Amino acid sequence: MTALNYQNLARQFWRDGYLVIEDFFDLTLMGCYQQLIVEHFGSSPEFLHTDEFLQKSATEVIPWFPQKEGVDEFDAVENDHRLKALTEAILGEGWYHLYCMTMFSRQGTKGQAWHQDCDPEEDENRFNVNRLVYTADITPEIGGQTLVVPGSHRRGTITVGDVNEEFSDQVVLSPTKGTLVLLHGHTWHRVRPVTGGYRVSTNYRCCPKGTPEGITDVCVYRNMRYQFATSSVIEDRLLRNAY
Ligand SMILES: O=C(O)CCC(=O)C(=O)O
Ligand SMILES: [Fe+2]
Repeated sequence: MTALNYQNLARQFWRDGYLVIEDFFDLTLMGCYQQLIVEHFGSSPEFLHTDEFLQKSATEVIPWFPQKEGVDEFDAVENDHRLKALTEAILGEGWYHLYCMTMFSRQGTKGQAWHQDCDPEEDENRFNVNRLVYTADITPEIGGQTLVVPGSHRRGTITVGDVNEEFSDQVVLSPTKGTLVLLHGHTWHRVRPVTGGYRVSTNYRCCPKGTPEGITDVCVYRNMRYQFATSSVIEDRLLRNAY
């Protein structure tokens, strides 16, 4: 990969609310991660979320936090100097790494409905940033493309409506092995259904200095606000709009 211009990339991130850099990570490292992830999940992992969440959010993703279990191999991406420099160019001094979360979806699962990882209504200036690492290609056969709406990180809370609506201004990302995708937590995003094999992505979440660690506890979908700490729907947005 050619030398990176961090300032240009940071400008692009702030303009669009996301940034894609192909061939960012070493393929051997990606292969190692993919193997560890597949070994961890096995072929048919159980879901960890409540039935209500799975049903309402149209989301079927199983998380794993490898660093919390002492799987040190996952430190390599966190410590990557280029990733650190790029994150600093975007977020400024004092930003911090929240956690590394691997996400696994089996064939025949729904992916993820449109959402924002944290709530702009809570505080429009507070947010997380997803640093997504793809350890295997997202192919047409597998499905599970990541959809984003450019510039939506400046549009406040995601509108109420169909949880899987096709937006005319959405962009479809099909990241390949070794691709880095940076995504602002307020940017509207979605993952298409997984139609073949299985889908894996790994998120090195981070946030600016001073952001509370629980920033992603409440996630905003088009139909609800969901709190992970209590595994509960804290607001039915469809009901609120019915009156
Ligand atoms: O796996 C992806 O491509 C996106 C996952 C996502 O929504 C997130 O990490 O917040
Ligand atoms: Fe997300």
